[in-house]
Amino acid sequence: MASKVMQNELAVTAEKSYEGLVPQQLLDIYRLMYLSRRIDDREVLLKRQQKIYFQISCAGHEALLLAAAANLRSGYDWFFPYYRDRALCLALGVTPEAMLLQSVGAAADPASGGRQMPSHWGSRPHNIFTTSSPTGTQFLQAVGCAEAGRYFNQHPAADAKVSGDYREFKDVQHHPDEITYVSSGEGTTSQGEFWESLNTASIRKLPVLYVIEDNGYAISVPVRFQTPGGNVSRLVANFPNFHFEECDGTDLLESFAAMRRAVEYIRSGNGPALVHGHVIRPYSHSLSDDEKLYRPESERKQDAERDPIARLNRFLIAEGILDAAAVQKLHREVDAEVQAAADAALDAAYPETSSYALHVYSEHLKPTAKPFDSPALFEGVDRTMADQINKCLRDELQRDERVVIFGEDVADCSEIVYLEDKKVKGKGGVFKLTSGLQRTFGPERVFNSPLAEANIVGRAVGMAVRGLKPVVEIQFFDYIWPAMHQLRNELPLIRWRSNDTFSCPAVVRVAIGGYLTGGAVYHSQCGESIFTHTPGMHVVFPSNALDAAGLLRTAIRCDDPVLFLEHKRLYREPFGRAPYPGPEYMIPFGKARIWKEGSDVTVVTYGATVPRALQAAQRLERERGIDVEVLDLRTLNPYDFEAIAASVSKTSRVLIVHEDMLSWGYGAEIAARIASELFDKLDAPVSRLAAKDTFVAYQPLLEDVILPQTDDIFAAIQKLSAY
Ligand SMILES: Cc1ncc(C[n+]2csc(CCOP(=O)(O)OP(=O)(O)O)c2C)c(N)n1
Repeated sequence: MASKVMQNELAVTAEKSYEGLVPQQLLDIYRLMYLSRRIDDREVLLKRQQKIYFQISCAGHEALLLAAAANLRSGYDWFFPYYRDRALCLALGVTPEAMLLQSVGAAADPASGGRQMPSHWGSRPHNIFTTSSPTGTQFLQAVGCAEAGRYFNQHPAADAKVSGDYREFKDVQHHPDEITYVSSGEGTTSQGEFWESLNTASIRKLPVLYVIEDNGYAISVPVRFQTPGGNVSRLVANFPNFHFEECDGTDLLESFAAMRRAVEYIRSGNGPALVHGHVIRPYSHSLSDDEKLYRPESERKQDAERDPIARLNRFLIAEGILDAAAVQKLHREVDAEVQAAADAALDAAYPETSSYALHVYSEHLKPTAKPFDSPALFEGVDRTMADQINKCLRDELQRDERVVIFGEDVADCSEIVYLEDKKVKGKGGVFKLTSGLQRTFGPERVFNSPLAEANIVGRAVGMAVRGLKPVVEIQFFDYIWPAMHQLRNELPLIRWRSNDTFSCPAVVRVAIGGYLTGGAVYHSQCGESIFTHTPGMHVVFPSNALDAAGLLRTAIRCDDPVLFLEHKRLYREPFGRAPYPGPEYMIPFGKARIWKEGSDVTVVTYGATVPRALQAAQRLERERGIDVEVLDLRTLNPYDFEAIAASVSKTSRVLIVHEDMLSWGYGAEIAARIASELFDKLDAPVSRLAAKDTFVAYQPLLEDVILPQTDDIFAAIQKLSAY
């Protein structure tokens, strides 16, 4: 239940009102402000008593947040708050007990089941998205959320629940005039993702309400050393389509009026708004910080005079809405409520220690399971990997209206009239993998992103959380790094950190790898082990056209995030072409493929080293009579250790080959596991062959020596078999 200050419960009365707020609403707001502060105070006490382990407060921000809440709708609008938004969450309907359950790390903590710090909000019924700690990652997600709402409003049939794929587990709701709220402190506006989000909110005129809670400090850094000119409002003022408000965020009525204008602007479909509220931070940044180290007493005194609770208290008394006795009574009631909530939280059970492993991936729909094993029904002539991926995307766009595709240059042509007037043929990706998809499915489903990788992944997160299936493209693996924050700290964590309340099954397709003759340092990178070292995300790396089709379909239909690595050199290689396997062909994750059976040596590999290993194996058999088994992992997380074990048990010799550099590479983990679990099966040391520990050079002679070649594999197998 949302609190009474929420807009959907406002009553129209003839009473005296203040900026549209009647006395009872002001009282409700005052109560929530005081409640929020008292929960902070209780947490401070509990932290000092070592009953909780962290505290960060909302203190000083309450008026601005309740002004926002009073204009928004719980369970209708969407919320991407940051850690200071306690007062907002209380107004949306999160209870004090729910908050304190998180503070103690209780199993019953509804936001995270004891997995996240206090003030890391999250509530499905109230549309409060799971909050994380990195500053600024919420902005692009909020933009994606707003885009998803718009998409579902424009494609209402897409919201239907369908069993058999990820849609079975997504309850989609959307409202024509919904708003997505997103907030942060002023320091966080220094993050690039903030600006990337303004870009898209502005270009697409999205219904996003930005609230910047400017308390003048980012931990110890004052705003004028953080923001040029010391005022973010001046910097953002030229973004088109936005409505801007700047207000004293400690003044409830001024804040309320600013929020009302902003919300009216957004709900009327004009575009986004940004409300910049000047607030105070009466407590230190967190309980781990002591602001006396960098703020003089005089400054802190000045802040105290603007305390929003004291200000509203004085106002209510001056207006005769409250008197001293009523204040005392209200405070006593709130104190009792906080006491009861704290008692309940302190009595609550802790999570079972074995529960840590739950919800890293979906437990309901496993991409390793039988439903994702469906046979090929071949049709037509052999096709390349590029063709098969394009066809699979086309099939899935056709089958499932929730699939949307975006990335850099993936559309046929952003200027649609050029396409319609047949003035241009259309591009469809720098490798043409998405060619013709915009033409068939339209610009709402297949479109270009700005040249900004975090923008692509961050928006995909927001969309997937709402139930869309974004299948996004990162043009080159070498340029995935701007999206790293989203890929490492957000996308794969959402299910786990929210204790299975939210999930984010987006697919990120990435063109990867070298062997390009001239690809050089910035168009040849691998680096898959960085992502297999991140729990919560499947990593797929097909070596051939048929596997690419079957694995991509599984990736799109499953309910987990997937990093789908497509080797550029394999896109149009004669190796591994296959006829179209039909629109239902799927390969389960975690099942290796044996390309060649053999009894003397096992080669474990994947991606572009598969054809090279096969060539080496065929030559070794011909020329040296060595019988090599070649095993293609196909998916790197999960990976098929059973198949590795079966093969190594047979051959007793194993070489792991990959294109990425050797040290700390993907093969290190496989080698370690073989050494520890299959030691007694081995007749020779576990061997590895991979790229040199350097970068990939432009000059082909250098590229050849840096990346593992067929001759190198040949030599390594020969050496191993002679051991
Ligand atoms: C990406 C990232 N860098 C650093 C931090 C550590 N950190 C947490 S809060 C914070 C300051 C945030 O300041 P501001 O945005 O002004 O918000 P405030 O806490 O003042 O409300 C910093 C540096 C972080 N959480 N995430």
